[in-house]
Amino acid sequence: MAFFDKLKESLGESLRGVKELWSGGIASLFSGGSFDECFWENLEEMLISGDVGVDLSEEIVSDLKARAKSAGITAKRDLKSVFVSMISDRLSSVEGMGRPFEITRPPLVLLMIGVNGSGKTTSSGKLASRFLAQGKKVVMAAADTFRAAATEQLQLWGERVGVRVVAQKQGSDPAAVAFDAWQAAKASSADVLIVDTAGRLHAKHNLMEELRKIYRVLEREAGAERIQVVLVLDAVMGQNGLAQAETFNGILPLSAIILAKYDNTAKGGIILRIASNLKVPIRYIGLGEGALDLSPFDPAVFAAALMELEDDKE
Ligand SMILES: Nc1nc2c(ncn2[C@@H]2O[C@H](COP(=O)(O)OP(=O)(O)OP(=O)(O)O)[C@@H](O)[C@H]2O)c(=O)[nH]1
Ligand SMILES: [Mg+2]
Repeated sequence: MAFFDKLKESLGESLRGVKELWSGGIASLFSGGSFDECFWENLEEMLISGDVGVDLSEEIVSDLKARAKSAGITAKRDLKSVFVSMISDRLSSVEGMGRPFEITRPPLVLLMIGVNGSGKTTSSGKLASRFLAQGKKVVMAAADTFRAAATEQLQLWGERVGVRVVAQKQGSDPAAVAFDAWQAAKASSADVLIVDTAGRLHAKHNLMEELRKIYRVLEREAGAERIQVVLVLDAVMGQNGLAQAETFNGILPLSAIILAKYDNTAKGGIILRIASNLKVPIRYIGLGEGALDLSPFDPAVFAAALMELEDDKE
């Protein structure tokens, strides 16, 4: 239950906003006796204010209403567990949701993409640390040759966690770095190659083309079946992040999402929208800046933790 502990700990400390909106707000809606018409309105408002989005909030509320009706539920307490399993089911319906990366044919290639500052480099370092802890051999590629000091930042992570970083000088072709790194990963029988890329605005055509080129080179060398395109989303970005994700999804086939900075958001509902709109599995969530602050995302634990149902779970 490492994820749950971490989430609970974070909810208590850095996630005060989320606690108020979700664990606090929603859970308190479900306390007391029977529910009335006001209850549904309040729930919908609470969901909308938590970044779930208007359409999806409506959908969730009418789904819950229907379930309550068909099960003959009148007490809020009974409704609460229906709500939790509904949220958990919705998330789990996305193929691969919450499943950590599996290495079926090494080296597994993780291509880390996303907008500026979303958390790609940090998430690369955290992933490297996780794989190392499982006894896997990891190589990282500094394919952000665009931003000054980007390579140094990844190299620092490499030193910190003890992983080799393949790099070239600033301004060189990122696809060439990815190629070199793939060769190095193969030659050293690595299990995982993590390719960190430059942050790019989804509207910048040339940068998106560059990303395609990196992918093409990796696909040619490693084969598509070895590659996971990992979109790193900043949880704080809400609606904006989602729009960007959709654009990235049109450029490359997204295999997974890492939701970074979840400890920084006051609106935890973004998770539901990602699942509903993108249908791309969230594999991990970032809960801080340290090497260990990356947790596999467990939909059931998440739903229960947000509703503070942990005591009922025993
Ligand atoms: N609190 C918190 N901070 C995070 C998390 N992930 C990343 N950060 C911080 O967010 C900032 C940006 O992270 P980077 O990993 O550099 O982001 P990036 O996507 O590589 O940025 P560019 O390469 O400039 O596009 C850094 O200060 C990180 O420490 C997280 O899960 N929680
Ligand atoms: Mg970076």
